[in-house]
Amino acid sequence: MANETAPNPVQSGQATTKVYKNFIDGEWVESSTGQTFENRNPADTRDVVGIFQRSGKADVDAAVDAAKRAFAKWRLVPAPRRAEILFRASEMLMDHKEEYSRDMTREMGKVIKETRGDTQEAIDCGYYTAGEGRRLFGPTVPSELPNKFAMAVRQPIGVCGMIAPWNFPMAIPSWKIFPALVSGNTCVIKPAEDTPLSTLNFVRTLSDAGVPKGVINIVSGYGPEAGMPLVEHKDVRAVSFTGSSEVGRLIGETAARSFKHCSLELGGKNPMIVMEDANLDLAIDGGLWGAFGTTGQRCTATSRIILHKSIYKQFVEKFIEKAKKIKVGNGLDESIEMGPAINEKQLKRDFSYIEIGKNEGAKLLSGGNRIEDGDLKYGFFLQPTVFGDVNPKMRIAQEEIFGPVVCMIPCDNLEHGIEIANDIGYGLSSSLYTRDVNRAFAAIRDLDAGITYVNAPTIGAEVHLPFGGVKATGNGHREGGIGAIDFYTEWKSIYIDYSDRLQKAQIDRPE
Ligand code: UN1
Repeated sequence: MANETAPNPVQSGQATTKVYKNFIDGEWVESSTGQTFENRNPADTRDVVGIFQRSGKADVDAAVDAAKRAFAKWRLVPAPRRAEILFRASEMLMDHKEEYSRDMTREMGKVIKETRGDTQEAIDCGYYTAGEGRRLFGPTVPSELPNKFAMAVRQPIGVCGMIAPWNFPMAIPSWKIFPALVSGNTCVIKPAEDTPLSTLNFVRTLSDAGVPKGVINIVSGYGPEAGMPLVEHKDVRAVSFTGSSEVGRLIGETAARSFKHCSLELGGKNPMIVMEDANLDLAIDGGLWGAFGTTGQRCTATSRIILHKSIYKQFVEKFIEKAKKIKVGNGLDESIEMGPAINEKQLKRDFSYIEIGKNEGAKLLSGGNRIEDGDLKYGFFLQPTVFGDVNPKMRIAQEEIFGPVVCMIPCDNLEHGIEIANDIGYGLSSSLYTRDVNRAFAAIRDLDAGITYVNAPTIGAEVHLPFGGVKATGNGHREGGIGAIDFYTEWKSIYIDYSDRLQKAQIDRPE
């Protein structure tokens, strides 16, 4: 039984550090490389969360092999039955919500309220997707010929390879795995190397809920060593990746060579426009949440606040006053509002962009420094950072930073605000604060992004609507909602001719 061994913590050299294994074909196994890596708490790097397998191609091959064998049976399990298992998994996630959320804060750093939200998002996704088991709708249409029946059904694709990010280490894997499974596919997931535990907790729950062996497999490790072999594997028929546009391009190119389905959910540089008629206090609180929630480490983070010039000064002053009061620290403390950067590399990236901003002539209005008081020196803490008078062409206003750094940009009117919002390589999320319904609908129509919020910041997507974006944010697919089912299924069109004679479509027509 999977739950006797999973996630198989054993004592390592350090008395309290657990060693976690890969899950392949229903067994918890060590990687063939014999190598492991440490997962440390970004809020306190003295704390080793666990030791994980540093897998290579042979591990991926074994997992794909298992998934391929399991597919032969799983695809024939009626979808409503598959869905029951996913529903049960969601109930079990609910039972473990607090434990998994605490694990997540420890390995990822975001505050406990947010990790509870992350776990909840996986639960929501499971409940929603379980409902799909009794739908998976396809069209049934009248044939153009008499005594002929026409319809299309969804069919599973086969083995799916998933490469998950660290910022939503349970929610995002759930967006990928639940719809893949309900559709009858089998999966191999490589979690992010910074957050393998949360993804492993998710996979373990699926197995404990009754997902048969081989149907779900997890192989931990680094992108080039374990991720790429998954993308390249000839038996993997669909790849789903969330991460940077740079890596996404590489994955997309690689997957295209063997005609794999490939869903890429990539970067963002999300604008929030605030008009002069908006409820400013609401917009300020929204902007703070959008910019500094998850330490700015969301692809949907609000990173550009485009302000009507008449309210610019007033908005920025109040915003900074509140930004300075944000309590930064270890997210397991309920009173903390913002956690650390995920790792040293990300912290360095944040600082390098702060330097770039200063050199470009933007005004550093608040933050910009590392926080190293007391035990915080053991973590990757950075002050919430606000740049003012940002020119929309500056690099800090064009490139994704993925940290708690926000740009204030003045605009003349709504058209100008939308022009600035759209003049960017990405197109994930966007938002407008106004009380004017005409402006709201114009912005909904004209903002070039996959998501638009009105009177809310750019974060906070719900699992049952499509999630994804335009331009360098992706390649046209959507996670969430029915878009995910579309990605994880192939259409089969079926024509049944019961006329007992040869009928020729397009040719046999009544005179
Ligand atoms: C991400 O931004 O990386 O919409 C995912 C949100 C969350 C998911 C974010 N539900 O903010």
